[in-house]
Amino acid sequence: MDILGSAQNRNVQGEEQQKLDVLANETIKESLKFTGRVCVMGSEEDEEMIPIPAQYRPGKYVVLFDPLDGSSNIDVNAAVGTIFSVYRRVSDHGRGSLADILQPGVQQVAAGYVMYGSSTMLVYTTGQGVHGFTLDPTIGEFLLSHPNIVTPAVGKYYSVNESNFARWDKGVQTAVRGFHGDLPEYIQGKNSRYIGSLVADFHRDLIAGGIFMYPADKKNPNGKLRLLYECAPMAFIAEQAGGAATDGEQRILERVPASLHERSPLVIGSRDDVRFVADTIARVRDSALQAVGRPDRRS
Ligand code: AHM
Ligand code: MG
Repeated sequence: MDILGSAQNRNVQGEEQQKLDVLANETIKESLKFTGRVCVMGSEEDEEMIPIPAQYRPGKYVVLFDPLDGSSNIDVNAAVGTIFSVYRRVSDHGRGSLADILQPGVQQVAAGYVMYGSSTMLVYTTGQGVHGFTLDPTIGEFLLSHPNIVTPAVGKYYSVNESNFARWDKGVQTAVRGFHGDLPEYIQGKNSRYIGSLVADFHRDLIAGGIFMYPADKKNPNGKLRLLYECAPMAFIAEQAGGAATDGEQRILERVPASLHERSPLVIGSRDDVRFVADTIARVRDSALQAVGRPDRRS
């Protein structure tokens, strides 16, 4: 079917597009544009927002998506996913505007992901808990297999790309040392699991308990992941399952995006683990400020 490998093209983020990125992007746009429910879309693979074509009726929702997340895993047949986020439009007519797209995550009416793993799962929330469905290929339907997912307050796992360790701030390094079991005041060492596919890493931590992080580093000063179609939908799901999500300082869902492809650091998952990371980042920063004679940032 010629679906593996590079599409010999780069997307707006300067990343090499895979053939499956392009196919997934086109499939989602084609599936939404004629429904009469959507006025504008935004995709990781399209530089500009995507208005509904003139021949179709625009609807009242905005849909943002990462059509194929974790695409470096495609050619090695590891799990990848699709992430989506839905908002109500704020404009009252027409084919949608940037103002419809640039809404904080708290305004989401739905968010979810599909994970193409050993089975295909749909996990979503509309603000009334998180529910997981598994595809039964014999009937072609998604069946409710994980009603009311609640994530443990403290997780077993931490998931982060530790090859970036030397490029992180000291606060993040200290938190990860805590997960190694190296901090005397934090004795709950964790097991490490990292696939490099946000959907798959997040899904494991959601079900088994754990924390996923993609912090800022010297190469990616604003983090790598995108606020609107990666961080915010996952944050909505995490909070609805009893977990938490922060950029290290601010709740992800309260961040007001300034642009469609804005990036953000992400710390997400089990509530107490996320709090530990945020507290550690603040503590390390405050003691560094005090050491150079500047006041505590909270005072
Ligand atoms: P993508 O949307 O281009 O696939 O990039 C996002 C992916 C996430 O799924 C994953 O968490 C992260 O990039 C992995 O990045 P790295 O290889 O730097 O660890
Ligand atoms: Mg992605």
